[in-house]
Amino acid sequence: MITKEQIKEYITGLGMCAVGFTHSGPFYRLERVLKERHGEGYLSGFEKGTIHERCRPGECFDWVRSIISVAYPYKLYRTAPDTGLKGTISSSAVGEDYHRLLHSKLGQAARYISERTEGFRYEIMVDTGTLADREVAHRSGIGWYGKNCSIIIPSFGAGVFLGEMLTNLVLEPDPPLEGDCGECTRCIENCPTGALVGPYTLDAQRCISCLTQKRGIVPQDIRDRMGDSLYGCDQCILSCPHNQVDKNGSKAVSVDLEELIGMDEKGFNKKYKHSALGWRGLNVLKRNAVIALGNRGHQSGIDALENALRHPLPIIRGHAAWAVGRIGGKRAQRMLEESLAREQDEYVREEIRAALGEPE
Ligand code: B12
Ligand code: SF4
Ligand code: SF4
Repeated sequence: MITKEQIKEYITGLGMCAVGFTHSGPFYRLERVLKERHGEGYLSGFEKGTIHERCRPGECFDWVRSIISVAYPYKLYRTAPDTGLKGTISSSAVGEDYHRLLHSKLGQAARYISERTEGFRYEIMVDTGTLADREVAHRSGIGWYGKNCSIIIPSFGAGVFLGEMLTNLVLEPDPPLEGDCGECTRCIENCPTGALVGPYTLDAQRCISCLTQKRGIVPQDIRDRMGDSLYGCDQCILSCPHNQVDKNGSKAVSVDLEELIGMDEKGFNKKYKHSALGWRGLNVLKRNAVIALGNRGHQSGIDALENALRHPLPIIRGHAAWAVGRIGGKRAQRMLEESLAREQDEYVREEIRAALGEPE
């Protein structure tokens, strides 16, 4: 019979920085926290499945006996301070889409186990599955919870993707790891929107990472705190002393805002479809690029915004009006007045009037 050590050695050989094992019993803390967060309206809407499905793997998959948890490291980058008309994407979205990458590596591990185990059954989950990857990782002893909610892997930090394999193998669970933040509160202090409302508690509705991924209108009172974020946000990770940041890789996370606003679907697919931000689609990123141009505040960004004010989607025109108002000046004023004269959509008209400083 295959042993834990063999599995661990094989998976580590695939490039994982941590591998751990847990049982299939209920995740009681998660159950309590999910109910609380739901009650407070703090969840993001990206969580999959019911609370029961998320917290009771052994009941929902009656063949599961153990869960193998894995962490795969990625490089953390910081943008250079003056990047002109550039926006930032999270380091987690640089390079190949990690969902595909981790699925394929865990699939390889499953084949390895299968060749050595009669009647082996498994299910792989990476991010989009019902299980809470962090909670699985925590109970499997591969890392500890930081106050920013991230799982921190000893010697690697929080710059890791998490995934798991549910199996019918009976494997000895690993004990959870000792580790905590001590007195540190840097991530909470550095969160631009106050989304970390306390240790281990995120109000996802105020989290830039969430807002840059969601469709629809970004609340006006948060737009100016989004800075140049186009996809995701790394502030609570970059501010953590447990993480190492690659100081030479600022180009990896910089995206030309004017180019993005002018991009068509074909160009977007060619450049980004393979990456983790590809799934989000071009229009959400264009909306974010428009907000970022407003926050950059350079007059040189106004040509791209003039085009955005004529975009077929009201959501882009509305945020463009806000951005033009934020840049300000005579040309901005004229552009907004002209837009108001031709605009039919009531939501966009409201944004334009607010940008012109007119009473509603
Ligand atoms: C929904 C989601 C989001 C939402 C909400 C995030 C959140 N904190 O819940 C949004 C869009 C905001 C988001 C953002 C990010 N995400 Co996300 N996200 C998810 C997803 C799909 C589900 C998470 C979930 O269930 N949240 C529900 C709440 C209840 O969970 P929680 O905050 O983690 O709650 C736990 C802690 O609070 C802790 N806790 C509570 N009280 C206490 C008290 C003590 C003393 C202790 C020790 C612990 C503790 O226990 C709770 C669970 O029981 C997972 C993938 C998955 N399927 O699990 C990825 C996942 C969590 N995300 C990930 C990443 C990388 C990110 C970002 C860094 C991406 C980015 N750069 O923009 C940010 C980080 C934001 C943050 N500070 O959390 C990784 C995490 C890797 C890691 N090292 O932890 C995951 C696991 C994806 C993956 N497979 O790799 N994400
Ligand atoms: S991802 Fe950004 S906005 Fe969200 S909690 Fe972390 S620092 Fe705050
Ligand atoms: S910044 Fe400090 S408080 Fe936040 S996760 Fe890191 S060690 Fe913990």
